[in-house]
Amino acid sequence: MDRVWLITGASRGLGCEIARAALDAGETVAATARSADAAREALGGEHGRLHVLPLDITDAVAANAVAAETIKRVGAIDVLVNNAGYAELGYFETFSDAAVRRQFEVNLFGTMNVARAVAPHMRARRSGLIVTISSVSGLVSNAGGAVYSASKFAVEGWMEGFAQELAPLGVRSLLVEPGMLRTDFMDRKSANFGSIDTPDYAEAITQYRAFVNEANGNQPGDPRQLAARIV
Ligand code: NJP
Repeated sequence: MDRVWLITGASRGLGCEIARAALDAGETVAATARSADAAREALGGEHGRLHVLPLDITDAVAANAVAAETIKRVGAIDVLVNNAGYAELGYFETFSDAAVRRQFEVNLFGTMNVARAVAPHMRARRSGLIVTISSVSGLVSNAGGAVYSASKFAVEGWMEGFAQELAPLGVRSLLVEPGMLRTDFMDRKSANFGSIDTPDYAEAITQYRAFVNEANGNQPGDPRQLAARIV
């Protein structure tokens, strides 16, 4: 097939693996991340089937511009992978209000921004697939993951309803709920540890790590394998 994939958070981790798998399958990819240079480097440089565009998903105007630019360059968007996200981890009472809002700004409102930018195009074509990367934390909550989990529960509630609105119009949806994957997700680069300066920090993170690990039978999953299943 020669479909066009627009992927958020493609500079590393699962999004990068999905981009690689799609490219390997002969598809065309618009890979986005805040750090376009990192995405470009990770994916081996741009070419006819790989377009790299900077996108912070919290910027709705930029999300619209990236969708329009992708369509201008390659004619269509067949698959949107709403993957970008991060975790605010730690005991809830240690978080500032700003940290909680930041979590929702990226994981929920950012994800909505990109879906809103792409859905009208898919509806007009009566064709398309929106893949939303949620989490096992979108199904069950756990100590140390309350804020992250709240954001993923919200994503699931929104997307389940939105998917039902889109389905009769020819646009399909897929919700993916991974457990622990071997990415940078639990590192300082990707997660924000709300309670890092408190003695509670280590315990909260240990509990959260054990919870997401358990979802995979205590074997962190290979993001490459998950990417291959999605593509
Ligand atoms: O995370 P990581 P994963 N706007 O940190 C980008 C879910 N999940 O691949 O912008 C746009 O390696 C960031 O790039 P950059 C998880 O919730 C994972 O593991 O340049 N992009 C990078 O490319 C998330 O939804 C696990 O910094 C933004 C990417 O996102 C998805 O899987 C378990 C951005 C993150 O790469 C991918 O996570 C689970 C923004 N504002 C769910 N902020 C797991 N790995 O264990 C970040 O249950 N990015």
